[in-house]
Amino acid sequence: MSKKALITGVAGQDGGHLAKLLHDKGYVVFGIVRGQMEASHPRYQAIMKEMPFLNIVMADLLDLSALTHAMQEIKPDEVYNLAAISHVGYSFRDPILTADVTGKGVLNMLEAIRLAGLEKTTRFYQASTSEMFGGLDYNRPDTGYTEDAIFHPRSPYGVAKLYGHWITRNYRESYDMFALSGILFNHEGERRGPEFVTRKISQAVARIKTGKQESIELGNLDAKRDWGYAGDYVEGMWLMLQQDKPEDFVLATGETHSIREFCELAFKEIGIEIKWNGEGAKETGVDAASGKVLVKINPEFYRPAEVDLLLGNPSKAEKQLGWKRKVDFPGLVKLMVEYDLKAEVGTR
Ligand code: NAP
Ligand code: F7E
Repeated sequence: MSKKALITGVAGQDGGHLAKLLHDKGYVVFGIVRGQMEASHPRYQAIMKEMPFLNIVMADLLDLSALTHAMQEIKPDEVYNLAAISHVGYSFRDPILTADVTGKGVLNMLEAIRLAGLEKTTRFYQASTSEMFGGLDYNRPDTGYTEDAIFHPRSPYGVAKLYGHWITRNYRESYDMFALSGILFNHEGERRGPEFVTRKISQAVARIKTGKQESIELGNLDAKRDWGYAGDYVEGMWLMLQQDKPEDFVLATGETHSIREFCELAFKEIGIEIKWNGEGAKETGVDAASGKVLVKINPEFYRPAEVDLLLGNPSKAEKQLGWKRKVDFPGLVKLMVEYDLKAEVGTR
């Protein structure tokens, strides 16, 4: 009999990649979407167009009764909890909702599994994050963050995720549940939301190339991230739940690059070399050939507390899971700009 998987946040970036992966592996895939849509709703139809195999379940992570009913009806073999308020900048503006969804929502999921009497049979994946480490000077291991590194979250999002991380571990230790966390470093791609910096840049570059946009406004160009491709990371999520015993794993590339580097590579894809002038909020990125200003700083995008540098150490996942990222940094930038260029000229 086919295994059943339930994915929360199925309409998000990772949800789409994971749903397709599990469907290809022969799973019956259920996906939680929030809202009150009927099948005729445009969003419902868009989701079904992309994932025609999907069984949509309407529920909110804040609603324990809806989640419990879903567990009772589906009795999933595997649950992937990807739903969250996931934008770090936004979490400063709406910290209470972030705590409720990104933090307590995890507890609701674990309780729903227990209330449905599935704690001995259902395997649970929690989407933990490198944002829990914080990237401060005192807390930056030279060889990258491992599963045992010290946590020092720097945003309401990071703090809420740390609660989700520890409550998952607590349920594993208290109730012997197969519950674990993947501590994933940034992963991007063609499904990334446009509010995240990589997609914001790749879409702007495509629009600048097609004459639909003049320039892009960004915040901190010097932050560094360990960026991989989302398609590679969902394979790691699945591998974690196939192990004999539940353990947490870091997924990362082991490389770190600045926003500035991402910009330079993205513009290079359309044949533009960027030269940087000035400093701080007055800095600009100009087209070296024409002198046209293409990148401006808007302090609105600065965060009250920043995570300056993230570098992950994926050795445990590589050794124990046999996981390895396939797409490298230049490959990721290329893939995203190419996708957005095709979308702009209407060939996608
Ligand atoms: P995403 O694109 O922002 O997707 C998150 C999904 O959660 C969205 O589909 C959203 O639904 C849903 N959601 C939000 N609030 C909800 C609620 N109250 N009830 C039910 N669903 C709700 O995030 P992602 O990039 O795919 O990331 C997946 C998970 O991994 C997230 O938990 C994220 O925090 C975590 N993570 C991501 C990264 C990364 O680099 N991408 C790294 C580490 C960890 P709507 O579509 O209706 O808004
Ligand atoms: O920011 C800087 C910003 O919003 C990356 C989420 O998936 O990964 C993601 O969180 C960096 C930050 O992602 C802009 O200040 C500059 O230093 O793309 P981001 P994030 O904050 O790293 C982690 C692992 C998660 O878990 C999260 O869910 O880029 N930056 N200028 C900007 N960021 C944005 N969004 N927009 C700008 O204009």
